[in-house]
Amino acid sequence: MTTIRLVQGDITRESVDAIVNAANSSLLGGGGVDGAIHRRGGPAILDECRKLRASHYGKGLAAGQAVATTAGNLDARWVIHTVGPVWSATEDRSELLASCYRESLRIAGELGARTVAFPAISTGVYRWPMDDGARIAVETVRDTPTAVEEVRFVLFDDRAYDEFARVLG
Ligand code: AR6
Repeated sequence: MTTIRLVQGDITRESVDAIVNAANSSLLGGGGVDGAIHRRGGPAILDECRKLRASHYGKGLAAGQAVATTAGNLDARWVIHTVGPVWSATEDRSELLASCYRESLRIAGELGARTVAFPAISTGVYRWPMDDGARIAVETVRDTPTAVEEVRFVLFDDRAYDEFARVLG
């Protein structure tokens, strides 16, 4: 059984085996949680992202996929970069968002990570409504068989925390 915990705060302050980054397909950094992870984690993360880009992801990492790098100066062993879908009012992209959580957990399991911290993927710059983003996050983690022992959702503000707490019940 995987334990799900909720924490309010900055994911770059967490001490876990793997921190998941809500990246973009370029893997070259951005704003939001991505910017915060690269700022605090230092240049080693970007170096490895650049190499991965050149060796495997010339066209970028597709939405719903995930890939791991070093965690640089963060208090973690790995950063798992995943690309959430941009919210669309006309197209249901829920499966892509669920895939971000599943693929991140799959990679975490392969690496032997026992504790994994997730942000609320796609709910910032990519505009996914927080209530639905929280539901998909919690349901997907609950439904995904994994050797990861603890999943920690690290929510930046009150509203995100409250939505996750409501879904978790
Ligand atoms: N710790 C935890 N959560 C955070 C932090 C933090 N330090 N900073 C922001 N959040 P976003 P997205 C929350 O925009 O929607 C980037 O530019 C934030 O409040 O970081 O998947 C990438 O490069 C929100 O609830 O990611 C992409 O271009 C959640 O994290 C794009 O944004 C996700 O917000 C990805 O957009």
